[in-house]
Amino acid sequence: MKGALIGCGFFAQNQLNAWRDIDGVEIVALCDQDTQRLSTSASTFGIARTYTDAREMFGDGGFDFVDIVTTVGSHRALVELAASHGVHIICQKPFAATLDDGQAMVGAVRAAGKTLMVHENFRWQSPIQAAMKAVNSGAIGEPFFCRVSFRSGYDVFSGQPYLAEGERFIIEDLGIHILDIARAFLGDVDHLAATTRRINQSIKGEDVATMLLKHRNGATSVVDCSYATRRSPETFPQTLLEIDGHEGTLRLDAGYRLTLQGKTEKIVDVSPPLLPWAERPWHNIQESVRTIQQHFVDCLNAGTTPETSGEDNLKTLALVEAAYRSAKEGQTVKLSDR
Ligand code: NAD
Ligand code: 89V
Repeated sequence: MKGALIGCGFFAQNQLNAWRDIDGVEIVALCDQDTQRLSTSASTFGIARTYTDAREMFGDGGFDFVDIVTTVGSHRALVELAASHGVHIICQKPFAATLDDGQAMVGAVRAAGKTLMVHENFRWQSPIQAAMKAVNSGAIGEPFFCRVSFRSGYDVFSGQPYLAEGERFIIEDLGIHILDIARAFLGDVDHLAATTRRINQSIKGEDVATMLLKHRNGATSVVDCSYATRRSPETFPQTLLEIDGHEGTLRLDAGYRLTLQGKTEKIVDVSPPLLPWAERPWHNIQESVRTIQQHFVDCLNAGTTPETSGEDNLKTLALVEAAYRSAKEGQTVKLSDR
């Protein structure tokens, strides 16, 4: 299977490393408007075909899928371009700038008859997968409450300066992952209420968000995110969980410690492996990149729909929109059925 990748910036390095790890896949072309980034990635990963213009790359073709690793502003144009050239697509989060854009993108790829997956990787982290497996096995009975928490003081702005510049920050960039995890555990959401704050005055958007979700199955979740939390040990980039079920509880605590209390108590170390090209503390995210890309390839080979498909991700995007609206208007927002 041959792929092309657009956007050779900060995060694409992880994706290029992960593609190299996956059997039966070769990245044959790279595109970036920044010639320096383009040539550095091409030489690091030994990729001969390079382009500064995505249209030219699609015109030359010769690949089955494209991996879009640019920031959100370019996603719609690139997804529609890829769809018009009939290739499968994996696209980074945030998938779209608005829900309307996201729906148009899903429609364009559906019309082309191709597969569209969003690189929504947090639910694919191995500690989260271990917790999911335990809950799905019935170890704590039916869950009625879930807290999904990401609180950190890590300087994300040095690697990703654009995160300090947008009107929106933590819900759009990080909360989107944490809301997606709440969905993965408890399913679709009926209504949501949110508050936001900006503690760090040198950035433009909100860096603290607290969200209360009522799920359609009757369960409640609290999704709380902060980049203004100074604590030791620093837990970046760990997502912590507390899930209460009718027959027990599950905790995923700092240090990747999973505690299951049902009829018996079990404590398991679910630390992610450190891949050869990964580095702490990012190794948790880096491993999930390889896992989600492998899932994409498996789905293409089997002709099945990816778990984090474009269509599925519209529901996570709707939660992001609802959270901003709720925080702005000071009201609970009902999720529509569309
Ligand atoms: P970045 O700014 O470092 O890199 C983006 C690159 O895309 C730049 O080199 C830029 O020149 C290039 N680019 C932009 N528009 C282009 C176009 N039309 N054609 C060709 N090249 C173009 O950004 P980043 O930090 O690597 O983030 C990229 C995406 O990855 C973002 O959407 C971000 O939210 C996401 N991200 C995801 C995770 C995760 O864990 N899933 C982590 C970090 C970043
Ligand atoms: O995963 C992400 O989207 C990253 C970070 C973990 C820094 O929020 O931007």
